[in-house]
Amino acid sequence: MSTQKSYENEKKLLKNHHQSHLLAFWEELEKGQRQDLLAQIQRLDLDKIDVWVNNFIKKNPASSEICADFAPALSYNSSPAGPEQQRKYAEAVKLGKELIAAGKVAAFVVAGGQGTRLGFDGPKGNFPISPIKNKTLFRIFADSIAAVSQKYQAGCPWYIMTSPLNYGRTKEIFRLNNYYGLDEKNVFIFQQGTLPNFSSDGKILLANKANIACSPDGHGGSLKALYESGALDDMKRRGVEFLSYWQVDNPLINIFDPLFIGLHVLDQAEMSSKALIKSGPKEKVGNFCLVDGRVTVIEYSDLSDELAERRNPDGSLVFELGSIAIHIINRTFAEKLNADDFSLPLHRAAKKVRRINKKGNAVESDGIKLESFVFDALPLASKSVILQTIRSEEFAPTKNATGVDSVETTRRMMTARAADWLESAGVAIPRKPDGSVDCLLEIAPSFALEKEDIKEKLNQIPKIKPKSKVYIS
Ligand code: UD2
Repeated sequence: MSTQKSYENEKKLLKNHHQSHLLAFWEELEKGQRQDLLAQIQRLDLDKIDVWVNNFIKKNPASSEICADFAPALSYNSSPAGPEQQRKYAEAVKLGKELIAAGKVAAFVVAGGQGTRLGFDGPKGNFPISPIKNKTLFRIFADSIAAVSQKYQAGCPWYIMTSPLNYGRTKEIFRLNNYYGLDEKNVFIFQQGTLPNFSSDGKILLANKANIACSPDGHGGSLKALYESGALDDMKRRGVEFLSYWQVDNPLINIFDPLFIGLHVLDQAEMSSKALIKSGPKEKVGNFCLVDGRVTVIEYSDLSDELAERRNPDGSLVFELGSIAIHIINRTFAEKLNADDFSLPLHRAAKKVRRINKKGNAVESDGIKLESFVFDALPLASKSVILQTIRSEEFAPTKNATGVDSVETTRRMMTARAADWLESAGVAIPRKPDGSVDCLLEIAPSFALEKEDIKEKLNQIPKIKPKSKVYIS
């Protein structure tokens, strides 16, 4: 079809959907730009967009509308509650180790976010975070994957989701760092989709005269992107059955956790999660709930104050299980969702958007971005396990430059965990009067992936003096 004919078609369609302004600068565009813009418009599902505009842009569904009736979710404790559970945990660990060794488990990090809060230019995974060696997040994950691969003598493929905004740069970073010593064939970097940005009255925004303003479609987009990028096929070819999912901002992640994997498989779950006991009612993590008997995460911003503050007679929070975005996802579950052409609910976020105004001038203004969340797939799973974990062991997200969940808190927690591991093996750690660690510590994943690994290598650990910096590798 000629460009002119397509233009006429799209113009009519856009008019019917109240989005004619997308072609406002048509006359000023060159031939290539025109074709490109038409292609972008053709990719929009305008019927669906009408529904989104009505349901998410022009109104903001309150939590009570999302689910009227829910209860707290059940979970496994971080350590077994009695002899029967002790046996189950032991069986799970054994099974988890067998599955890792058999190459059935792959690593999967979502790294497509824009990381605006951190104020770091470039993919967040390239942020230097470790307390002594300044290793970047990507390097820490790569070192852990290499150590697991070595420990279990197994191939441990790594899937990395990026967005169109940081895909090229992420690829380049991996190439420049020689894939951090991993085999390039075992590192699969792919892109998630995008969704258009809107004004509060439901108009799709233009980034410039020839391009629609878009942003990544949320980590929920990962389930589609795994399919569309060919990652699921790649997993199938390699015999991978389980994806260990985590977020790029958390260097304490235990990527291949035999207990978590084992419990998930023993209970025949399709998608499972790790949880921690929230530090307070309004901690900025999702809340694990049961909605119609199905495990569901209600984001902190969607849980009413009344429910967030509700307490049990012993003073503990009723909704005490926080989601830290660590999951096991079955490959077959992701395949099944895609075969059914599923869609996850969309969530709106009011954010600043760079765009052009009616006159075609570049401005930054309030806009609305739509995202889907991966935890919204939990209720679609036939079974879902929640395993509690200990914050100091596994959760230190770097989200902000300063304050809560910042570079500083993450580094402090990395040293604190290393100190705990060393002390539990009998190594003396200098501490300040307030109990905090009085030195900087970093343990290379090749030296220890967990506490237990330290005990076998005590003779390699130097004496740790106050105020010293000790890298143990
Ligand atoms: C997320 C969870 C929150 C809690 C917390 C733990 C949501 C809505 N909330 O909060 O419940 O578990 O993390 O740290 O998820 N990402 C993409 N593509 C996107 C958007 C995000 O890959 O389009 C990645 C991003 O790179 C990061 C992760 O998803 O690894 C989390 O994104 P975030 O930092 O925006 O999530 P946050 O802190 O609001």
